[in-house]
Amino acid sequence: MRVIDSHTAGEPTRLVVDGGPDLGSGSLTEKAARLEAEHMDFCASIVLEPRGHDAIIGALLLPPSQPDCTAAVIYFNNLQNLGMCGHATIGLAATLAHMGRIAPGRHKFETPVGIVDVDLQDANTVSVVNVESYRLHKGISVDVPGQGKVTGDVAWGGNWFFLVKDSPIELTLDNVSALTAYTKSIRQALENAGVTGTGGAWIDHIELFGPPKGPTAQSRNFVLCPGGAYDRSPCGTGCSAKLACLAEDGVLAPGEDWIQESVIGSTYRISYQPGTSKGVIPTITGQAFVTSDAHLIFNPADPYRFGIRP
Ligand code: PYC
Repeated sequence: MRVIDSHTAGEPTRLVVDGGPDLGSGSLTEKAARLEAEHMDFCASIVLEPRGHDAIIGALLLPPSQPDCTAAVIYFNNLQNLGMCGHATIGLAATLAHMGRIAPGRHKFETPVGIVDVDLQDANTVSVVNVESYRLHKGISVDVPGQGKVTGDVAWGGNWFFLVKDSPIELTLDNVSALTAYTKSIRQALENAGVTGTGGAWIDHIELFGPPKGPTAQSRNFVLCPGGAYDRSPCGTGCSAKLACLAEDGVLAPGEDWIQESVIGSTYRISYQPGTSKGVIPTITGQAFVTSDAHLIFNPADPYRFGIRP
């Protein structure tokens, strides 16, 4: 099985180029559901130790079903599929460019939550026009044991987010353990209180904000991902959810740039245009770099060929 690894603003992506499971026919959403229901061994073998680690996002490359799309992709982590993934889409574009499959210019990629537009500006710099993103609830408060009342917004950016404006813990790499514990306790409190996304969807990403460290950024964030890892990048879908909130609060005008910094100090330039229904159409610009091109070996005698799992 051939995989190509990249990182986008520090956050890793592993693209499965060939050798993935047969997902049969049907829409990309049906194929994604089949991947999650029937092929978790495959997903775990790609992203978990001993080949991977909990921060890696897997991306399964498939032939597009829409004639105007360059590629179709299903994203997954150490727990489940992801509807969309901003950093991995930037990584996918840089990887396809590295393989000589796409040239600078505009391309469309199919994802399970819709088609996203990609502008490959050079070998590493990519803008992604994400799916329409919106805020579902403003100012929801939950009681977090040991932390008191925490207030935030629930928004969709291709995944579900709970966004908390002023982190009580400084957003630095030294504090990753404390930030992870704090955001996990918020996520648990949301679950206990029955706070969900549309249709009862699990709010699986928690995003904290604080003042930036770099001179060009407007904000810094920390994002807890579903499997418990933190996003090294500013999180493309998290930035999309943030843009929906900034737009509704009248803080950022359409077309105006916002520089979002991650907990490691990497940045995305983000902006939005008004959406067609309830939200905004975000654009996320960042840089990705290919780090390896490898063939994975699955020895039947290897007891950990499908990853180390609880
Ligand atoms: O960039 O959208 C993103 C993302 C989601 C989880 C990790 N990265």
